[in-house]
Amino acid sequence: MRQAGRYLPEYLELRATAGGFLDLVYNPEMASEVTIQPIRRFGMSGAILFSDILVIPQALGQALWFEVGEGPKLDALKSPEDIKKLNLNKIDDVLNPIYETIALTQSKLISENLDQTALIGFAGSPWTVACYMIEGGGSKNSNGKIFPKTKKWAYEDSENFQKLMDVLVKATSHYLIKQIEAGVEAIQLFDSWAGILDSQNFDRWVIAPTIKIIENVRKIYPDIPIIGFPREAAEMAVSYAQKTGINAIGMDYSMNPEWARDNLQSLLPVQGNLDPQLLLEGGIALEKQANKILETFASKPFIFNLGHGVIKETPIENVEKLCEIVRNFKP
Ligand code: 1CP
Repeated sequence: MRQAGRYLPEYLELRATAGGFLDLVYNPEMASEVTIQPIRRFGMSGAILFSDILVIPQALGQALWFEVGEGPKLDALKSPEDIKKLNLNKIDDVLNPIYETIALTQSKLISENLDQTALIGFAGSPWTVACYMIEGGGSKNSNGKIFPKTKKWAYEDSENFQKLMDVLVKATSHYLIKQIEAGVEAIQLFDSWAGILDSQNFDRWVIAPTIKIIENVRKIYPDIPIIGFPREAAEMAVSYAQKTGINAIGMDYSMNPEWARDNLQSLLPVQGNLDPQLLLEGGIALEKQANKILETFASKPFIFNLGHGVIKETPIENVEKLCEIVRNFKP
């Protein structure tokens, strides 16, 4: 999950000198600092590379920018011709600084004696990235519709939509392989909008492309641990866990821990799933739920995490407290 960011004063300080968000992402010195900031403070076992899932559309030639307070914007894909314009041949011209960030982060972790912390690389999954590419940014749920243009395209013109997914599978596979080559020790695939599909389309646009990416990565790196995060997939997460080839599954906070223990942790290691709002509020509710999660998943391999990213108003003392609860837990 997003663990760096605006709840940390050292992030805000660095962010102010960087210019825009993307200037920070493509600056290896600064991006490696931001990646390590939470580790220096809290010593988590995993550091997530500081970047964003939307660097892939940008590397393919789609315009991407961030408007202050509004989140990401892209020059939306509107027709099959727009898909044809995406260019797979030069993506590393854009992505090279991110590989440099990985190498630099690893050398800093070593020189600061923090190399017990695993560096996790990541990419957005094709479905979720396509959502942003077609809508031209995020989507609010309005009148039951979420990412309506993307769903319409996927449901009504699946032939051309498949072409977009094929481009994204190729770009993402290459990107992840290069991240591993640069030094990440595990990778995570974020499918934040997996849960908005019906089960048939989930198989086609979430499971199938994920299988292909994992096959491509494993041809080169058979042993790299791969974590999948099919957010809000609910019971569809079971077939995701069974079919995709992932090694571990990230659980969003809507997932019932007992259900997840019986239906997912019985298949593979699980990661999650504290509601970030409990971390924001702190106190007894945080303590209770953190302990409940720890107790529920204690008997099999489990990675404690949030069920989504850290909220920017989160007090640092609450993060410290949570780390203490997790470290002191005895099954
Ligand atoms: O610790 C870290 O911050 C790690 C780096 C990281 C990761 C793993 C960022 C930095 N983004 C992500 C993943 C990401 N980006 C996802 C998947 C996980 C999730 O569901 O949160 C998604 C959907 C995005 C797309 C994105 N980028 C959004 C959401 C837009 C929406 O409305 O749907 C936003 C706000 C961004 C910008 C962004 N990316 C990362 C940060 C710290 C920020 C905020 C930038 C800022 O305002 O300064």
